[in-house]
Amino acid sequence: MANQKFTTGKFNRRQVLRMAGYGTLGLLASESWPIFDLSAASQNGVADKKTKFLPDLDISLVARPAEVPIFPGEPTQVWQYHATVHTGGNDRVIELPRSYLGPIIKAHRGEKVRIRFHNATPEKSIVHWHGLHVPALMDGHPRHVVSKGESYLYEFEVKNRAGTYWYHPHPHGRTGPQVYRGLAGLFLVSDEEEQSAGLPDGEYDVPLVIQDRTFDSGNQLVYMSRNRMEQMTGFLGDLIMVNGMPDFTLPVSTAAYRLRLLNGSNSRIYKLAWEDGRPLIIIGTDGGLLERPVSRRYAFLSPGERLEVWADFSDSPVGFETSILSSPFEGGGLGSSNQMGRGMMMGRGMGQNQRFPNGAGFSIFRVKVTKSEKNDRVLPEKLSTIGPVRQNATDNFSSPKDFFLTMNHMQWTINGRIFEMEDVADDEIVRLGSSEIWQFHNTGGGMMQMMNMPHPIHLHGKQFRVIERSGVRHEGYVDEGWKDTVLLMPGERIRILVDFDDYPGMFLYHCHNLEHEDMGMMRNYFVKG
Ligand SMILES: [Cu+2]
Repeated sequence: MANQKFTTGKFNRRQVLRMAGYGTLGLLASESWPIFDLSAASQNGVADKKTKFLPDLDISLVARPAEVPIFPGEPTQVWQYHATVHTGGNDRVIELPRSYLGPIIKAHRGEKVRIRFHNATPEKSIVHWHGLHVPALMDGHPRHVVSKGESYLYEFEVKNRAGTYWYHPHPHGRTGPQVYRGLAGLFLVSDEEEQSAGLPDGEYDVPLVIQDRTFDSGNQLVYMSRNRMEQMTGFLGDLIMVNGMPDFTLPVSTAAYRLRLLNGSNSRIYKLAWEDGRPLIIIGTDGGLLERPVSRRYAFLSPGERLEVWADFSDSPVGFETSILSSPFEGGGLGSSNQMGRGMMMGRGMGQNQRFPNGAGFSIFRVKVTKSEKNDRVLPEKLSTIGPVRQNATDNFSSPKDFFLTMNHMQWTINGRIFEMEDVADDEIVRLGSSEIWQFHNTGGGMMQMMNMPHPIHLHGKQFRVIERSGVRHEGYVDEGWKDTVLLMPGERIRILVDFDDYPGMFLYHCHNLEHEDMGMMRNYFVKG
């Protein structure tokens, strides 16, 4: 590869050179660098496919420092995504007022999307489209990070089912702090199947991003220290934010709503329930609508996961109030409610939010009926078509891949390994076109009972199906439908089925507790074409 061809572009020369090592992927230099004029693949260092990419949606997305008025007094210093639409219409990007969150990006299945990411933060960063099925170069792998002043061009077709996806940074070692500062946003996909399901839309379709934060007396965000113990558990804030706002109340009419819940927290797990005891009617998960609604008294929502809830207030009088709660649960990890009492080594500096541990009970947000109106929406019996899980049709039915989530020497690992940027082990290579069963085992902290922790496991690039969960001592899992992130509480094992039906290359799988991820509880897997 001729190095000089890369010196004039804004794209990071080192990055392109590093990628040149991936000769087997068929990388070629492109002829020139008029920025944002070539296809993303050629700009980002891969052979031009000679087909011109004509985007239906073309936006610029900048990550930059900003300030937002969260509390009275001093504004809060954050990092924020900001979007500008070039093609596709301004209604495709929806800003949340007074929020540090990035805009909601809306796309329809089958559309071609171009996103010109520009990094104006002081740190290296890259954007990952969480849940979207995109080629390896478009997935936001940490080896594609760009520095301040540099850009990365994304071009992909939206192949996912309609659903609630999201985007956030993915630089190795700094995902936790960057998401915490505010870099995250929703990416909503629509399709015909969803539009014919008869679900509430417009103002009755409500995105709700749940996060926990800690602020100092000057209204500024406080992240954790570099204390190893704090990293082992993950950051836990003491204030619950919804859509970037504290003390959130959702005003509703006497009508039915589609609530799209994302847990955008670094490590806090929520065990959702209605305060007034009504069941949660779940209509969707990570990968879109379920086949049919399911009813749960509780539903876990771990970092990275999404749940869509049907909420009907047509029988409630104006003035009625209720809440979405996080119910208390055990097994939340070091310092969680069940372990607080044991007293062993639980002094200060042990790195957990002592006042507000993972597993504490609290209200996440309130819902208040403020307006009466005629409501004729009925919960659909059938939402979408998903089909059965055919595990005996997989390529490794008799010998599934095993992944053990363990702690070795104060380090969370997957099969005893930690993240290495360019490293793939033999058992992390899959054949393009294959269909595999992967088993994750949360074996816990070994001898150290107190180091048993939940781990939400996320696979990049693919939605998968849950075949089976065992060792379960909790209620509230929604394993139906398509998933990209699954929670494993201590002692649990989960079997998933993944079809590697297209897109060769390097992808990630990791714990979505962002502090675990940052310390290396993440690995590559490689789809071999
Ligand atoms: Cu973890």
